Amino acid sequence: MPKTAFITGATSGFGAACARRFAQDGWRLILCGRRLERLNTLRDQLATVVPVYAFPLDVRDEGAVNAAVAALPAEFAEVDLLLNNAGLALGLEPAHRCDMQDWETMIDTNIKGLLYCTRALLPGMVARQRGHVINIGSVAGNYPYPGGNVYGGTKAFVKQFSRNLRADLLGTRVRVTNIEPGMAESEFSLVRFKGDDGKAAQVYQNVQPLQPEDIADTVFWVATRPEHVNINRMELMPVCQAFAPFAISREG
Ligand code: NDP
Ligand code: 8X3
Repeated sequence: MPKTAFITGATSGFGAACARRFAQDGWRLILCGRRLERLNTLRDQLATVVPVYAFPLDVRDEGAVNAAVAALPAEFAEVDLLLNNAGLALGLEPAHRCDMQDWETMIDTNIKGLLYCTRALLPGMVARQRGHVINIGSVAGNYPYPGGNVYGGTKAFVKQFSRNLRADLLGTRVRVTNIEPGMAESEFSLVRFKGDDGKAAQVYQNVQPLQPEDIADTVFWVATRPEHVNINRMELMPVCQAFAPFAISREG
């Protein structure tokens, strides 16, 4: 019986790559994101390979998330995998210069949106004694860096929420994983720098970052381990990225 994956943020980057990777293996796909045209293009491409149900969704809208889950067509209703991928960083300013609206958007999307999707789909998984929630965290949730302030905070939340979910779900056979990528080339930096493609391109200049396909391979591997195996967390970076020493100010 083919499995069903529900992928948030499927309109670009990791989400689109994951949709392609799971389609290769015959999974049924539920795809959502805000940009309808992109969603329809992806649906039309993948629907030649596997059944695809795509609909526009802003994960920040709890009512819309619940309505979308309640309205899943029967053949898509038994979700085996929720990939909580939709998310974003906005800005790289120090905290005292940040825009509060940017902070709220990151919290509403990366934390609250992820919670709405998880809460809507978990009861079905628990009732079926089968399912997997894979969250896309980040190295930003593990290590601080200048300008990472609230973005890193949201991803640290995702990491701890993932572990707490495991504690709650013990005995249900529902699996939970937090994937924690480092620098990867997608529209992430374009969004972070609010459409400034020069600044976004600089991030990936003269380096070989992770690609969305690398993340898709990782997610696919995690999702296809034997059912008694739970990968709790997986952190990955491109070889060109590592850790910095502690920063010391000699001026105060
Ligand atoms: P992209 O910007 O390429 O993709 C982000 C996706 O999230 C888009 O499909 C976007 O769709 C969707 N999205 C954003 N806001 C919302 C919303 N309110 N409702 C629904 N969908 C939304 O970036 P990535 O693929 O790189 O990012 C995917 C995830 O990976 C994010 O959670 C990000 O934080 C995380 N990450 C990224 C890393 C990187 O270096 N690229 C590293 C570590 C983690 P649309 O705009 O159509 O709604
Ligand atoms: C994205 C990776 O290092 O830009 O989560 O925060 S980083």
